[in-house]
Amino acid sequence: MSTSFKIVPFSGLPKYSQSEMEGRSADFLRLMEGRRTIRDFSAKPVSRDVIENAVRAAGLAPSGANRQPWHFVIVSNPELKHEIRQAAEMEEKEFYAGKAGKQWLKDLEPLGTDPGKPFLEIAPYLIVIFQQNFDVDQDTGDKIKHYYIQESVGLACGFLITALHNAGLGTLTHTPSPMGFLRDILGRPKHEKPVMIIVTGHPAENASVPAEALNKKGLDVTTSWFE
Ligand code: IYR
Repeated sequence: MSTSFKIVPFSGLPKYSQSEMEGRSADFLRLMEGRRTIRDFSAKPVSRDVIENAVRAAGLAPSGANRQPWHFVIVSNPELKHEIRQAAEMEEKEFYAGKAGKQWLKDLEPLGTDPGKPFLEIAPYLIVIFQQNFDVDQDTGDKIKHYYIQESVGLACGFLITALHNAGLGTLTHTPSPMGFLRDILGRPKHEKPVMIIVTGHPAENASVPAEALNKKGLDVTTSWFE
């Protein structure tokens, strides 16, 4: 079979001993056990390099046909953050006033969330992730097809949260509902759809988290093994 791709040898993964591997997997598990969704942020500045590296790491996620169907809008501009907060709170007021439905609102009670979203202005960075339903060739204007868009973007968001957490930053996955306003405020094209805002920064000194957040399902529930 002929291919137009240039194939290069895989440079390989580091070779760890069994015990190094077990140690590294346990260390990583411990790191991830410390991740919490933070809702109270400090205004303490964060280095742009840290954000840039985290977004680069997110862009290394696997994607359908390597199309990388994502766009990250990184907002630290105070006026824009204010505008996003105003628009998000307007949507959230309706959501919490009943649009969400009784069951959903009941399920959210343990989180203690409400329509107020001050973190959208306080946190130093908002990273708004857009999924690109297709791309447009800059030269020809032709449509470029994208594949497994939601899966790919979900993976990139996971990488992003992990990278930010690894750097010692708090994150909040915020999904104002609906969130079409983000496309308008941030001037993104029609073929892009906002997926979520990852709010990031240092947690506030008095930040608290619901104890329930520690209740993670065990492997007995989340896994089945055939050995
Ligand atoms: N978008 C709302 C509601 C919300 C929904 C879910 I599902 C959450 O896990 C948390 C919040 C808000 O951000 O308040």
